[in-house]
Formats: sequence, structure tokens, C-alpha cells
Amino acid sequence: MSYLTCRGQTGEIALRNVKLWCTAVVALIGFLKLSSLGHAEEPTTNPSTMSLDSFDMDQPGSFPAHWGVRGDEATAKTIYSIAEEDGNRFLRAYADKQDVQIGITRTFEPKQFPALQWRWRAKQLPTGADERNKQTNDSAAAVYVVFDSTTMPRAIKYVWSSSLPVGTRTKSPVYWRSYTVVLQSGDTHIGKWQQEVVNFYQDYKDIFGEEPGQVVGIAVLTDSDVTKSVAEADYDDFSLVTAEAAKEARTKSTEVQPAPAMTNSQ
Ligand SMILES: [Ca+2]
Ligand SMILES: [Ca+2]
Repeated sequence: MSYLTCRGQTGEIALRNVKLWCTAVVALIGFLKLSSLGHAEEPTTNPSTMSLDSFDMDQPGSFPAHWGVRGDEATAKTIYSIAEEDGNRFLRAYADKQDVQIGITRTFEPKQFPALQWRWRAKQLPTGADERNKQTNDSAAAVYVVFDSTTMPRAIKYVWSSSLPVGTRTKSPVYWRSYTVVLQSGDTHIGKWQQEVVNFYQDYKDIFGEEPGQVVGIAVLTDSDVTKSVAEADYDDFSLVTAEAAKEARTKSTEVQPAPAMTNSQ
């Protein structure tokens, strides 16, 4: 049985001129949009951060332009769409007994940008979910950092868990090369934007006991299929950051308000 099948498509812009569309059996990313780290949706003058996506250039109601789908594309489009509040656009996910992952590919050395920051807001927790067991492995929100390979990647899955305590680290019950790390738990902060920053480089070394290879992508998943419930969450402002910038970010409050939109023009 073939582990991975791919089909190529024409890319939409020069820096993303090769786009491979992959379907993996159990791999954590089945999407692949090749691009250099040098590409970011928005240019930044701050070398300590590299914006991956703020969604501010996407049309409300649309599927996020720079993201690929693992699994059924039509289903993904019913789960993930751009929403707008107070002039800020962000990624909204609403999964009704569904489980489809979407992601964005950036290939780079993790020592260069060892940390990822974003903000998220769980709005509905999948009922009875517990990421330790296959039968209950759903999360209101999850952000993956995918390493080493697109065919047999290792991954760290940062979750907003329905039930597991913050700080829990557990091996995935469905994919042996992935570990789950709990950043938020239950309804303590539900409905409120939470700022996160993770040093995935250090987490990789702690979890897998060796130096990572290249990062190959970032993915998100809001899922509720095995608990047959509903999961709902919003995501925004994904950026890569240097270790120094991540240290500064950690000292800030975890509860944040949406940033003003960069622009409303398209
Ligand atoms: Ca935004
Ligand atoms: Ca699931």
C-alpha cells in the first residue's frame, strides 16, 4: 500500500510556483505548498519575527488562500473560513462531527526561528474529548509544527484540550511520530483570545531526544468526529519568532484583544 500519493498543480504566484497536493494515509500533513522561508504574506521590518499569516488579506467567507487541505477539500471548506470582527480578519473553524486538517508549508531550519506564536479562541469544546485515547481524540483547536519529512514527519501538536491539564505531554494515540502538548484546557478561557508562543525547537529536543531536521510546515485542526460533537475555534496571527523574541513574548499577558486589521483593501 502506498503511504503517500501526490498530484501536482500550477502555483498561483512566483514564490509559490510549485504546489503539490498530497493525500497521506496517516501522515500529519497531506498538503504541500512549496515556498521559501523568505516568503511571508506581509513584509515585516522586524527581523525577530516572520509573519506566516494574519488572514487580513483574505475575503470574509472565503477559504484561507495560502492553506492546503489534508483530506476532503469540500469538507474542509465547510469547516474553515475567514471571519471578520471589528475590522480584523481571522480563521474560523466549525467542525460538526468532522476531522479535516489544513496547513501551510514553510521549510526552514528551526534554529533560525525556533518559536511560533499565534492567538486562538476556543468557542465550543468537543464533548468528552481526551487526546490520550483514539476513541476521544478531538480538540477544539490544535496547531501542529511538522518536522523532518512530508512523508513520515514527526510532529508536535499543541492543543486547546477539553479535559487534559495544561502542560500535559502525551504520545498521539493515532500516529506514533506525533506528540500532543496541552496549552489550554477546558472552558477557563473559552471565548477569549489567548496569545501563545511555543519554542518548538526546544520542545522537539525534549520530546524526541535529538536535534530536529527542518521544519516543513504548520497545520491546524479543529475536530469533533470521534466524540460526535461540535468543536469551534478561531485562529489568527501566526508568526515565526526568534528565541529572544519568544522570551519577551512569554512575559506578556496571555489574554489579548484582537489586533486592528492591517488593511481592508484587497
Ligand atoms: Ca488577523
Ligand atoms: Ca478526531
